[in-house]
Amino acid sequence: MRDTGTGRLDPDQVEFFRSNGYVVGDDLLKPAAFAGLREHFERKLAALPADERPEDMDVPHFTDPELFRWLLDPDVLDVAESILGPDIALFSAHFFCKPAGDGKGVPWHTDAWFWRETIHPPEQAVTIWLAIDPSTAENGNMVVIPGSHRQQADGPYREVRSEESVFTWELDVSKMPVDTDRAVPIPLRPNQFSIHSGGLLHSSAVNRSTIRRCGFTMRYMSTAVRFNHEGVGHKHQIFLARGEDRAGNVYAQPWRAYPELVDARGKGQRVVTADR
Ligand SMILES: O=C(O)CCC(=O)C(=O)O
Repeated sequence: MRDTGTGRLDPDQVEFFRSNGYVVGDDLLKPAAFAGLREHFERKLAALPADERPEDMDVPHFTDPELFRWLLDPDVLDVAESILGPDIALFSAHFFCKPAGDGKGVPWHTDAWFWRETIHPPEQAVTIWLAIDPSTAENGNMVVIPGSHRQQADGPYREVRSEESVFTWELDVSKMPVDTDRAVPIPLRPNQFSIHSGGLLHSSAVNRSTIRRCGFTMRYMSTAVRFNHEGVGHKHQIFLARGEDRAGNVYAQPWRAYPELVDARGKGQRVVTADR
């Protein structure tokens, strides 16, 4: 029998997600699993090379296969399944850890714009954003434009020159028919989560507070969606997380490291530091 967790979204949450492009939920992981992830993250952070920023802990699962414990946790996949259906691929992960005092901000964007060359259609991919730390207005919680995932326009984007930005590209919201004053904050307690559509407009501010703000993003798509390895120069891998392939995608083996991908990408952690 398939191993399922208890984290499935209820019909109201699914309806909220469909109309707003995101929804919030409580207690994504069981207490022991969440505690394990937090400890694991603290070890990784403590071992982060001095020249790497904690906001940039992108694709950490390529060098740290233990992260599949959480990325493939049935409770997490049940949430993804509520939105995507039973056939699910894990396509990415990222610790967005903004240190206290000088944590970088995340400019306005849709994830779909960043994935436009690789995921077809990109707005059908989703991100589960799990709070490792309290995420508040003071330390730069995510803010979203409800319903923006239904908007056709996405752009123009321009280069960001600020050292205080996690990304080097941002949506020029002044040229978009959106009112960022309408942005809705998503404050979260540790182990609360949000799930957002690839088409949702979102951002987050710098962290000048005294409290760190770390979120673990786990990104999934239906296996009916096509992942174009060519579009990312074969420097990425996706993993069959649940169910069956529906689009002729090529999947890698979970629970093993892919340091050559990180080397090819030219940034990120190269060493698995957790000792178990
Ligand atoms: O962590 C943040 O503030 C932003 C995260 C984000 O942009 C994303 O999950 O797509």
